[in-house]
Amino acid sequence: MLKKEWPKHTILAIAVLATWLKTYIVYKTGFSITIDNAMQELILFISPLSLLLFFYGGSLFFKTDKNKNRYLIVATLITSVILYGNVAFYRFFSDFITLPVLFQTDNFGDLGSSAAASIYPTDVLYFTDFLVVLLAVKFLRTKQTNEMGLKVHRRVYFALSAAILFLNLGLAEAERPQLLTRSFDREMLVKNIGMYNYHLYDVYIQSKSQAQRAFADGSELTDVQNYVHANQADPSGEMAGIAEGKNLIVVTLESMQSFAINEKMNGQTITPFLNELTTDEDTIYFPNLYHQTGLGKTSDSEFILENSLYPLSGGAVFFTHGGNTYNSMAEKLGGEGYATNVQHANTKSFWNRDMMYESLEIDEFLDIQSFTVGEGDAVNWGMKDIPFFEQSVAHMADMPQPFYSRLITLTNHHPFTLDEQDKLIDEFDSNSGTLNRYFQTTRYLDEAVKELFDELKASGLYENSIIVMYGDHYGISENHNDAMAQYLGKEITPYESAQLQRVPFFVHIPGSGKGHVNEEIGGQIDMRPTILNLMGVETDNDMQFGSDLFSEEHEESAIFRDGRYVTKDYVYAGNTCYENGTGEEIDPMLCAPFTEQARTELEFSEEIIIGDLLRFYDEETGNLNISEQ
Ligand code: GP9
Ligand code: MN
Repeated sequence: MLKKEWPKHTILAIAVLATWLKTYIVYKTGFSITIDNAMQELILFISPLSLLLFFYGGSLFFKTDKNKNRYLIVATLITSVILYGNVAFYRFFSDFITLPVLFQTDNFGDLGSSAAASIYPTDVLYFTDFLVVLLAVKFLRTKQTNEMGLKVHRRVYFALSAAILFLNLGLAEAERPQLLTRSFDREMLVKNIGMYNYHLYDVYIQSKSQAQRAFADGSELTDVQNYVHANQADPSGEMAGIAEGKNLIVVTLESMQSFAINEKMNGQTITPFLNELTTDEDTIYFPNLYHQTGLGKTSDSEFILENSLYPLSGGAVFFTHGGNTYNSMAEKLGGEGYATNVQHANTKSFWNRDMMYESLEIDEFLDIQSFTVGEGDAVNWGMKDIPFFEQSVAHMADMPQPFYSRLITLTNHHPFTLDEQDKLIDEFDSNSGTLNRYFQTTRYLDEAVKELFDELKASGLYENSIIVMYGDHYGISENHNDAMAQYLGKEITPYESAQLQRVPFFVHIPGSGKGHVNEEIGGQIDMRPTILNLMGVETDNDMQFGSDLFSEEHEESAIFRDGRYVTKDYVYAGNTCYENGTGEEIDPMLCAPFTEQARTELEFSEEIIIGDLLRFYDEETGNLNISEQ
């Protein structure tokens, strides 16, 4: 036992210092936060401090040292849990936690396998400050505090804390103007105001959006409608109605990225069947389509496909706004006499699909209950894609025609595990097991798609259907940049990272002879208008942000959900303007006008969702029903 008596507030000082330093170390090791200059580094370093001073300073309001210490123990535990929760979440989503995802409790069971793969015994280190405070409370004797002295100390202490907060905000404002008013980028918030302040800010923003729906009256739609109409491209006449009356089968290719298509890994072909399709006479392949998903991942891609709206910057729109009014592709096709459904061998409440599908007016959801998962038919997250496709085609054979059936695959999902007999190629040899296995599961998905085509042909459905396939989002996050660099043989700059967000998009129209590789740059947001034009369904009055990829007027661009974007000439990523093609850094002024447009577009889309504004819109006439509730 130490005999020495330490100054009165030693434990508080230890707690603040320990958590502060730990947080900074975790910023540098647990996340990939990009730092461009010394000022940003300084802001990052001081950013945790203000909140910690305030929060831990709460202990100064307790009278006895015992209660002060208890408070500090609980407080360090709380901040540790918040920080660690973010680290674990980041490993999987490459993003920070936002309030709505905490309410996605239905997902926690299924997320389990991925989460477990992201937790290591050394993670105890994330609780170092908590342990330090525990030990300090146990072993250090401090001088008794008295109430009179404490009042003075408190004033000085909180004045200092406030000064540090303002210093932090001032530096952040200078470095990033309008950070708090315009930001939809959580990394930027975390790095400028710190993880803990970020969470307070998040709570504020989320409560605000709840209020926004309550106060929206539809008048907001006028500006949005003007923007949408001004930016719509006339759909291609040549492709209009080319698949009218046919069944529409849309396949979500889980985690499939374009970098795997028409490429090899250590001499082995990764996607032989899809490669063949790229040169097939009935297939149009789009190699330059970018995913635009956010935290909602697969569900976000479904949202974009159905609505041609951007998903949300915070949380998964399937959860946060699953009860809104939408004008989905399913609703449109339903109006044309199509039977509409989604087939996905997973629990129906996962990602709140059951609720959202009702809002999207999808007639039927064939969930796990509609599938028989036999011995050896499941791996990783659930039913394997090959038996899934076999049974989905059997379901289609029973459907009234024409139908719109959407199939969501699952095997090519993080952590990309497979049974031995399904491994058709070797693993890659990088230091990332994730990337190494990814090639194998992607190869399996390719095999499954081949199987789907065979089954459709065997069932006689093939000739009267069109098959559309798209990659939902990245499978390999930036956490695996070193391994990706090894595979691609080049450094992963922010420019390359943006290019890696390409996902394959295939439109296969049997007997059409329309096959070609279409280099048009676009985003998932363009899928709905492109498909509906093929189906001969008009979308002139629809509140949609994308446009027909076959249209001559289609503007070559893709805005990512995090504010990055790609146009024919530029790539904007990591707050840097690059020349598209060469990847050279160029004058930021060249990107400036489009940066503004990208923000406007994301904001308009977000306004529609947050205000639930489509409840005020009549897509038949294009009229706004502003008085209607
Ligand atoms: C699970 C499937 C995968 O139902 O949607 O989800 P993801 O993690 O890719 O969003
Ligand atoms: Mn997915």
